[in-house]
Formats: sequence, structure tokens, C-alpha cells
Amino acid sequence: MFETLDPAPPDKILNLSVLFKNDARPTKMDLGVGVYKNSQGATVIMRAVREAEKRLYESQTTKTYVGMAGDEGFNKAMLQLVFGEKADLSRMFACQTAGGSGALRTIADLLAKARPDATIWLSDPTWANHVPILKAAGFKTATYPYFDPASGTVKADAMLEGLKQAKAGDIILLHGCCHNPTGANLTIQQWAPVVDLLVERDLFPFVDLAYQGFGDGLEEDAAAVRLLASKVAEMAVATSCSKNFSVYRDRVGAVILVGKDAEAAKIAGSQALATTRVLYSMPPDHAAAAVRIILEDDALRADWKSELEAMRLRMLNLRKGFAEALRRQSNSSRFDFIADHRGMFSRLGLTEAQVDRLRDEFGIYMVGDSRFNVAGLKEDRLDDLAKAVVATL
Ligand code: HCI
Repeated sequence: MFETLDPAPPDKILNLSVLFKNDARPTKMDLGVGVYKNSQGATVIMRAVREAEKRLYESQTTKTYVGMAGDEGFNKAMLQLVFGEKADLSRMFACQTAGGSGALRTIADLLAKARPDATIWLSDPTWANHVPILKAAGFKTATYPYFDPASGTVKADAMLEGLKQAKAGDIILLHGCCHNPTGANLTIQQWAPVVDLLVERDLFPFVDLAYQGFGDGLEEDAAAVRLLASKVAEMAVATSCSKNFSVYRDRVGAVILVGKDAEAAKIAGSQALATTRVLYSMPPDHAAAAVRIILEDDALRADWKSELEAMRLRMLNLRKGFAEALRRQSNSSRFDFIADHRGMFSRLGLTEAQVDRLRDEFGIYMVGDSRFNVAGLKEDRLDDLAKAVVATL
């Protein structure tokens, strides 16, 4: 049996963490996997999460199943987080999933039941795991133009032209905010014609919202999803609590579906649950319960928001500081785009050979496409890093 198998290639992003751990150099820097770190390089448990876990520990009396959709209080709270506290949720459905990746795969399987012949269009570039997840659901994929490496901005006009290649009924995967891997995002003014095009051409929006709160703020980062929901008849959103609640290993995210009306959302939701039933039966509960406790409690919610905001502002400051350090060390404005980007990542625009050199010579770890994790930067080492980058140019 197993002799027929070849070894699977390692996940390129996760594998970097292993290489980093095995590097003995004290000056090494981990700018690889998208996990938030504080200025000491630690991924701490957020204060509100700790407190919610304490309350959960003290009040929980059973570990029996919660239900197919997970924690319904969590699901409602996620809908309010994404669409706003006062939003009309009557044609929305949400169910808890095992992380944002679990939500992506569940939506992909659901869409494959509804429209197996559709093509899913992805931004060029996109998160490396999007393609295998969508292919596993049986979809053909294609790309639309997105990032212009020369300017570090989104090619908004080319994107619109590219989307015109899609056939009615095709699915368009969009990063709701904080584009991974480029950090370059459409402004809300640039979103408007994209949304209009999707409506005109009957293209189905599938939004990956993994970094809400890491870009311009919790509400601002949901603006594109909210604009879409106000204009399109149907859409799907994969959300994640991994980053904004820092609960990575506990695996919490949600599938969100918007239907033509309440009845359509209910039917689509029942098929989403039939999908998770054959994937893993029921989602894990622990951190979803913690997130629900936080979002339903005014004081805990306020504390979570303020800690999340501090994380966001730290990344923004690091962006500014790193762009300035690169300006000093390179005597050029070539890297100024880093300060304009939002979210956890930007690409330096280096070749794979230059990325290898940064790792081998300087102990600086980033993904092969020169994507770096902003939260992995150290305030007091920005010039060291900038010098190393410039040395490879
Ligand atoms: C990322 O670094 O892009 C997000 C974290 C991640 C990486 C690889 C597999 C799952 C999650």
C-alpha cells in the first residue's frame, strides 16, 4: 500500500519555522509564517482570551457535543463582527469551522456541489494554499492580474479587465483586506467598480477575510465585504479568528453565506453543514467558546479591541520604521511602498537567490517570494535588516 506513495512536498511557509528553529545564530530573524509576534518575538495569549478561558474553565460542566454548526452565539457574533452590529442578518448564515482554512475548504466543497463546472479566479499572486484547497474540491482555477511589483500597488484597471475574462457563474476569490502575500489592497473607491462588475456579469464573490483588524481597523477592514453584501445577491466569506484573537492552534474560523433571501441562505447553510459533516463531523469548541464570551461581554470586548488595536499600530509603526531604514541604507525610495501597505505581509521584491542569501549569510528567514512577516520585525534591528537586504541587491 504505502510503497506506492512519494513523499509529499513540505508546506513552504510552515517549513521555514523548522529551519529557523534549527538555526543556532543568536542574531537570526524569523519573518516567515504569518503569526503575530510582540516586540520580544513572543506570540502571547491575548488578555481577553485568557480571561474568557478562565471563565470557561470555571463554568463548563460538560464536553458533550455542541452541535453541527458549533456555538450559535459565536456564529451570531461573527456575523456582527463582519457585517456590523446593526446589520440585517436575515439572509446570512454562519457556521463555525476549524480555522480559516477549514472555512475555505468547506465553502469550496459547497460551491462544488452547487456549480462544479465553474472556474475559480484567483489574484496573481495569492496565498500559496488557495490553489491546493480549491483543487482538492475539484475546481479549475485561473488568475486575474492584481499586483504591480514595480510600483508596489494593485493594478486596479488590469484587474477589472482580467475579471472580464470570467464567464457568468464563475467564482472570484477576493482578499477582503490585508492581501496575502503582497500587502497591497484596493481602496474602497477601487472596490466599487469591482463590485459593480461582479453584479453585472453574474460572478460569485468568495471572500477570504483572515486578517480583519490587522489593516486599517476592525470596521475599516470589513468595508469591502459590507459593500459587496449591500450590492450582490449571493456571496460566501471565509473568516478566521487565528490572527485577530491569536488563537491559531485552537482552530477557529467561520463559513459565512449570504443568500438571495432567508430561505435560500437556510438551504445553502444546510448544505454547508452536510459538507462539514463528511469532512470532520463537528468543529472544535474551545476557542470558539472563548471568542463568544469575549464578544458577548462589553468589558472583555473593549479590552480585546484595544489589545488588537495596539497590535495593528505596532505593525504600522514597524512598516514606517522599516521603510525609513531601507531608505537610509539604500539611498533610494525603492522600498517606500512598505509603509503604504497594510496587514502582516509585504514582498521586498527580491529574487529567490537573494532570499536564500539572506537566510544563509544573515540568518534572516522569509518566504521564497520575498514575503516577510511585518510582526516578526524588531524595532531595534531595522537598520541591521535593511543593511542585509541592501547587501544582496
Ligand atoms: C501564512 O503564513 O500565510 C498564514 C499562516 C499559514 C501558513 C501555512 C499554512 C497555514 C497557515
